[in-house]
Amino acid sequence: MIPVTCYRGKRVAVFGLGGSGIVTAEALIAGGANVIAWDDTEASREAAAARDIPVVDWRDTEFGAYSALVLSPGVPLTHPKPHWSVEIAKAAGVEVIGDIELFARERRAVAPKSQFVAITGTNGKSTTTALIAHILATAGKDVQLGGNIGRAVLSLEPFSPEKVYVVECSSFQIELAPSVDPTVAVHLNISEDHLDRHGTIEAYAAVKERLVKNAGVAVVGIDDAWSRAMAERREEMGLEVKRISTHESVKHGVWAIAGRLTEPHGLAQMVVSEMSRHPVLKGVHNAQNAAAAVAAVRSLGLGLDEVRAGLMSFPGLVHRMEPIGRIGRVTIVNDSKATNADAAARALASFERIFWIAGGKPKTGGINGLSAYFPRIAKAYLIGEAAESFAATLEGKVPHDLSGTLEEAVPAAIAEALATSEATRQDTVVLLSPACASFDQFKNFEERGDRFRSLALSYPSVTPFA
Ligand code: UMA
Repeated sequence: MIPVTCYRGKRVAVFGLGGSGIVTAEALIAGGANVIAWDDTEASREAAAARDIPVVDWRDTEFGAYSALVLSPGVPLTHPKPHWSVEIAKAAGVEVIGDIELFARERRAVAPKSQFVAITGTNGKSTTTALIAHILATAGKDVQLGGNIGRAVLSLEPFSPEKVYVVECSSFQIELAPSVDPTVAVHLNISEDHLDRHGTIEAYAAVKERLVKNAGVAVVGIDDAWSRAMAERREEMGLEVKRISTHESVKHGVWAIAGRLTEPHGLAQMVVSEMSRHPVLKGVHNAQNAAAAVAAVRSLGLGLDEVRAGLMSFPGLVHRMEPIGRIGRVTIVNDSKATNADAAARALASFERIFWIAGGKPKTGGINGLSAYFPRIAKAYLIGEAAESFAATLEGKVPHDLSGTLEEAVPAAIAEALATSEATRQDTVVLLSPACASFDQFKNFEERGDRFRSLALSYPSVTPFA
């Protein structure tokens, strides 16, 4: 754990006692702060109290005596309306920050020479984060991996100058980190997501840009207009920006066209690797992720041989285009992490004949933007709250079943994929890529992916991939 010493002797309130809130409270206490903590759910309060965190409802307390409110990322800051704890802090003039901000402040105070790589973007950030960490670790660096990827940043090992912190940052976390200043910031892309939390795409993009603004080096994907504009603004300020593209070559950065990762070397070019050598990084979106990872680790001084060795041995991520089993000519792929249409588009673009399991808690726009991929979908199996609205979008274009649950969808999809592949002698894919959040039927996308895996592997004669 990283003790947070910058609030020593001061009063700090922590709201939200899930995975990150409990660690935040403990890190502040370890650093000498006087902490009170609260959560709207009793179970979370009980879990915190069991770890000796002072659990106090501060609604009737004089809040002006507090130095900060540290908010969990999932608790609404502004939209749909500020949480009551935020209203109280704002009324008392108390700053509202998150755990990434505490991490950044503590790093500046304790170990400014330690390296901090922060990764954001609407899609691909977990894969890119894991890939950067893997390449660095393979090259012998002392790597700490955390943030939105699932491990609270303050639970990482304490700072020391030789450590490299590789931290995935969601827009929720960046919004609560006004002074975040990574050594290298990676911003991959912007598409519509989390508008319920940020109000507009303009506000969402502005939050993402904050990560890039104070970074030593910014690695920015330029394949969408929002992100391209970010790179231009940084360049206009005279700050270093490495551009990433899957469409065009760049003067400073890395591009990936036709599956070839390439760097400029003066007026010449150097091929870093061929994406075909890295089957776990399938699809154009993964070429963007790999290009960004290469640019980031090159900024930290890694040589091309070290980069290539890391790319070669990357095992991929669970729940992200994860091949889980095979039966006959049917491959079963778990992409439960695809919680929006743009992420699902990336998976759909990677295969030709797809038996697609989709649905859950829908996002703005549903699957209207996926029509270009409909010809690849042999049949869709729709689950969760989104099932009927997705069915309306697919009507007359893609055969579909209102399956309702994974328990119905998985065996039906495997059976029909198997029958089709045997009849046509063509490879097919059963793909869970929901284009929806999971919260209507599951605790999170991990639980959804785990259920999918166990249902698929319990289908007779499915052989698991190692
Ligand atoms: N809570 C309230 N009132 C509210 C909302 C929440 O009391 O109005 C409480 C809940 O009762 C619960 C706690 O807050 O006890 C949950 O806090 P949280 O939702 O911030 O979740 P954590 O467990 O702290 O996990 C967070 C991130 N969660 C979110 O951003 C929603 C995790 O990202 C992250 O891995 C973890 O910190 C460690 O850094 C998850 C996520 O879904 C994977 N991220 C989103 C995404 O990737 O799309 C942004």
